[in-house]
Amino acid sequence: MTIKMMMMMMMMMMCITAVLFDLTAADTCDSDRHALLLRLNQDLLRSTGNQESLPNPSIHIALRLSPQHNLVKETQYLNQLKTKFHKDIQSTLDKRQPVLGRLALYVMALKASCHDLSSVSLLTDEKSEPLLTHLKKQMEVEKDHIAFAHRPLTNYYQYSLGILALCVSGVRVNPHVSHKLTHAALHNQFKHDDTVSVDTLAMAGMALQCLKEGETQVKNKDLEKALTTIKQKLLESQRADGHLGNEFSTGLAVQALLAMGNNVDECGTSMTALRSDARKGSYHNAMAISQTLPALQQRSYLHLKNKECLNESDSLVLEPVKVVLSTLPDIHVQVNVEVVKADGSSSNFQVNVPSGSSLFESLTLLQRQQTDFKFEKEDSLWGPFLSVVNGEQARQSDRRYWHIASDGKGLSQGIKDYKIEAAQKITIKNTAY
Ligand code: B12
Repeated sequence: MTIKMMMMMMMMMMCITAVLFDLTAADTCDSDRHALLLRLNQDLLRSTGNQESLPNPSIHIALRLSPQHNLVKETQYLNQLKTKFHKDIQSTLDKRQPVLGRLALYVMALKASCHDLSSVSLLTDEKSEPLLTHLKKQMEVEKDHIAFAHRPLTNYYQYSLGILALCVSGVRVNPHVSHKLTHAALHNQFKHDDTVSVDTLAMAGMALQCLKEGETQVKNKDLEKALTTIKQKLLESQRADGHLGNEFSTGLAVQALLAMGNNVDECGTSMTALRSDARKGSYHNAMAISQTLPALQQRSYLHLKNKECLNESDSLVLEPVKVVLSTLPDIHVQVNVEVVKADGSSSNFQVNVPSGSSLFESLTLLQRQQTDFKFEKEDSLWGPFLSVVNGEQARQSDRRYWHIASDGKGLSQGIKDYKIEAAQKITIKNTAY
């Protein structure tokens, strides 16, 4: 054996040892994580069987980004998106209401299935135009709105989704459109509920990173600066418990860091926090799983750009679930509800609800018991959004919403997901944003 061959063998042995060491290290930090990811993937797939709500493109994207598939169910869901969700977008367009974010997600869902985007069209003023033409037009409308009102018609999260959808579909993005996003990123304009919106930072990061990777000419300094700022803010948003922002923004934030080339360690605090949330059952809303699962699988929305849909592993099967009939315990708790209207006037109500009821169930009970309390909701991809309280609407068009807090702390979930476990005061306040 020559010295050269001996050296090569030694190097190979060292590589194998390093890989084995890596695998052991990863497995020691969480040996059950493959089973956990499989369960989340199955939960997401199972949610596609829910016929009560509209099909959700975000769910389809996550299913398609996963390394494991159920191709029959995914095709069925894609068909539902192309019929039901498509119809919903068309009717929103007909009513001339904002549709940007949902349109962008729809484009990304089709791209995730390698669907020919030019074959899908929408109607405006009785003229049929391809989806991507619509999306480009919507972005122009938003850009002009930012120039005039210093904010988008919808929000920067949806504006970023729009850029991302165009970029992963290989469509050139008008530099004036992307400039508005870099400018907003550099001027701290991503807010949610009075604090920095980590979800928006993440979505903007993925959109700008996609543009950066497509650049052929000279470096765009503003783009580079905006990406550096976003990355820094995402890292700074880390809490002591490992979350980047809160439990519902961490998945998107990890996706963005991965897209920007950061190494997000499987055993690091953010990934560990996500897995611990998943085990606690924090992600029972399918929308939350859809934004988190790709991150846990070390994927990001940027992977859609080169998606090929070839040789996919058709191995995801649904096992029958045991139906556990849960009855609420016979413990009742008192909920005080304060409604603060736009003019500052407030009214107070009281209701006793079984512990474990959702806020939605509690408000429904209150409405049934007291004639002077009424509320309405609107459907969204996250579930029911509280829109009207005691006849007063807090509308997106007026940049107002009903902010919900429990004992003074803003809820991190909506009315259907938030559970009332103990006596508390719920404040529902008409708030400007
Ligand atoms: C922008 C935004 C808002 C804006 C939306 C209006 C606007 N035009 O800007 C405002 C400020 C109104 C808002 C309010 C709230 N939000 Co918000 N919001 C977002 C954000 C950043 C983007 C949403 C979006 O545009 N999606 C894109 C489009 C395509 O999807 P869509 O479903 O059509 O979008 C609409 C709904 O998402 C709805 N919406 C916005 N927030 C929420 C929250 C809930 C629970 C529901 C049901 C609907 C809803 O408004 C969107 C625009 O019309 C997301 C981040 C994310 N990761 O999704 C957080 C997010 C969805 N919001 C969240 C929360 C907690 C709230 C509030 C409950 C906060 C509070 N304490 O009051 C309230 C909702 C209260 C209510 N009345 O029911 C959480 C939800 C987590 C969860 N598990 O449910 C998220 C994920 C942020 C986070 N990481 O904590 N939000």
